[in-house]
Amino acid sequence: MNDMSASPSASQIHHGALPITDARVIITCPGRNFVTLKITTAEGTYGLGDATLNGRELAVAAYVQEHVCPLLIGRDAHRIEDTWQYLYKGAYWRGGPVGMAAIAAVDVALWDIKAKVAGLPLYQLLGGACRNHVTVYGHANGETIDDTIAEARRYQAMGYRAIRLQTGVPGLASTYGVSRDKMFYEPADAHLPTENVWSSEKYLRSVPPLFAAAREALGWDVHLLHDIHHRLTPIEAGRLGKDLEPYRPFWLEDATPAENQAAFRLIRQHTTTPLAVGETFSSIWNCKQLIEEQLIDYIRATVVHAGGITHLRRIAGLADLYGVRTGCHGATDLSPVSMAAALHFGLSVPNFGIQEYMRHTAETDAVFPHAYGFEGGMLSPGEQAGLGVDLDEALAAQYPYRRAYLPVNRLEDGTMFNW
Ligand code: KDG
Ligand code: MG
Repeated sequence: MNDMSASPSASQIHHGALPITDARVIITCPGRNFVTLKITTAEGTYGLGDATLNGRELAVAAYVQEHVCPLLIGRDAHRIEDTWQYLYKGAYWRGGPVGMAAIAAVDVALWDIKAKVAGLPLYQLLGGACRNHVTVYGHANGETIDDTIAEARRYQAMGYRAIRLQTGVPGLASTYGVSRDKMFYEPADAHLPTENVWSSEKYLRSVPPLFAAAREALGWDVHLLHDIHHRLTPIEAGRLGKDLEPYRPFWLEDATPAENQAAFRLIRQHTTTPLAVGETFSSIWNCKQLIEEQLIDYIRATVVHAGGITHLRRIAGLADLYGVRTGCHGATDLSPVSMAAALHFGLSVPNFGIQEYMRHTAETDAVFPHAYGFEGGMLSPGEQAGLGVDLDEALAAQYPYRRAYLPVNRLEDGTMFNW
């Protein structure tokens, strides 16, 4: 007979267990909103996890605080995989950006704790370093091609070996991805969403001249990237990929929305330009077909939005089987906690490709003091035990939450876009 009272429970405490005694959400806005989970254990060690979902921050904060934190108290902080399974499978409602960001925050905080207890930087627990540093790419933006190239030169001078190029589209008043502030790009910009006007025709005419001018000015020893921000149909993206082939881009990112993963077949048929997608993905199910059919070259899923280190390693493992490399999202709306997690992951994963790196402001860096550092186009996570990131709670409290939205797009005739 099945004796239920004797069945093992996930919250059972074993010898050497580390019971969780406190879990709470901290929201701060040092220039932009960040949601952080802090988990504390009986012997005082704590871990941090990022739960920021740009433009929908309070939904995740409530999910974590109201629905997840009560489940954590008393659980063994060392049981990372079991906790992941419990939160994912036990919720009944699986997946989704809100739920997966919440699970990610718990997962990263538990890895932080485990590594602190071990007295090792986290990457050592993930199998150790597979490379010396993590190659990153930065963002060069400008209203005109000349402005963009001047910015790219500045990035080259800072040591970057890979640079994303975005330029204003002639005839359009504003272009997503082209910021006014050069160093600290921030797309969430208003109390209510800004509305941008979009024209694929005008855009498609503007990118090849940018890349032609960039190769002419910057040479061939720098990787050049470009982000379409899901703005094209598959056949339009195929054409852009083909037009850019002579300039050998490192990748074309988010060419088309990927809810229909098979859409990437059409792009693939028409171009040899490498494809990257996945910054909005929340689980392995969002990229299974893309990876298994080798429809992409880089998977951009991130620690914070795709279920934490535990789940991102699963995605990377699948990708490795099919020659797909990682290229994790690293925009400013991912907090320094996520950036550190991405670096430990990137240093240790065999099929690492590249890591995006958008710098945080000095205010954000002060709220989240961290051990990672940039040199010569590379980032290193540092050698502190754990993630190597802290949260100055007193300073964080000085920056209350401010509602902010990402912009939306309409076509020139007023139709809501993206297609
Ligand atoms: O929250 C949205 C931003 O992170 C996104 O627009 C940035 O596309 C982006 C990128 O590649 O960094
Ligand atoms: Mg992007």
